Amino acid sequence: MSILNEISSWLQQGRAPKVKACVQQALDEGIPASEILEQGLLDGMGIIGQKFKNNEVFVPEVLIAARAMSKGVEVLRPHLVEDGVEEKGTVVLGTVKGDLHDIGKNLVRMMMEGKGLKVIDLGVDVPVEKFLDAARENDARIICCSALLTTTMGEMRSVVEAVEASELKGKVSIMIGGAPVTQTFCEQIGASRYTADAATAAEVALELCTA
Ligand code: B1M
Repeated sequence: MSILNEISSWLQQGRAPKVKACVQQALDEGIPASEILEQGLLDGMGIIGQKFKNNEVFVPEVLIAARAMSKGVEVLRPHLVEDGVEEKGTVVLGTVKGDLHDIGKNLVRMMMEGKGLKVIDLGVDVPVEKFLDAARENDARIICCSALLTTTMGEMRSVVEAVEASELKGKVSIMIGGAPVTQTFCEQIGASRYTADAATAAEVALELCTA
């Protein structure tokens, strides 16, 4: 098995120390960082993302794989900057104000990072203005809001209204998701896109960033 296949395979198994060691070995062998990212780490995360979408693996496996991916990226990051790998776009992500649920949001982040997007993760309990400020500061293409409570999903409407009333109108898309959120709600509040799961959110975000 090639070292890149090994990285992908260890990542799918969530074996962070093995992923780190193999990424270092691949660098030592002179493989470009971009190739290690694309054909090793992103390949593995892509397979996990697809399996998650098809209910073949579940949240714990995804979280463990994602942690292994983060460890691999840590080793790679300085080399990626050196190699001048272009990020595919910047996304601001957070759980809306009043809401502390972050497991789904973290999955969305990991899937998006797995697609080569730069994610500015604002964490949980994020007020409307913080989403907008972060989008301005980072020249983001998308604001992504997660909400798990029926009592907090209304915050998404406030984000849409604030963007519409600002200079970001027409420049920034707004993606929404979380267990109580629906396509109907998305249409009601005028958000750009609703996606039901993290893997689809990452696919749509990449589509919007590269359109
Ligand atoms: Co909370 N909680 N919780 N909770 N909690 C729910 C959401 C609830 C449905 C449980 C229930 O009553 N059956 C209920 C909400 C009811 C409602 O509003 N209709 C509830 C409640 C009431 C509460 C509290 C109010 C309880 C209390 O204190 N009385 C409180 C609120 C705190 C607050 O936020 N202010 C509370 C607290 C907590 C914990 C802290 C204990 C913990 C959160 C820990 C954490 O996140 N670090 C917790 C948990 C774990 C849950 C349940 C059990 C699991 C949520 C979860 O992580 N699911 C949940 C019950 C349930 O959902 N079955 C529940 C796994 C996760 C992977 O799924 O987040 O849906 P999810 O993400 C999915 C998709 O939704 C999507 O991608 C993910 C998968 O691919 N997705 C997006 C998510 N964000 C997206 C964004 C996108 C696109 C897709 O684009 C931007």
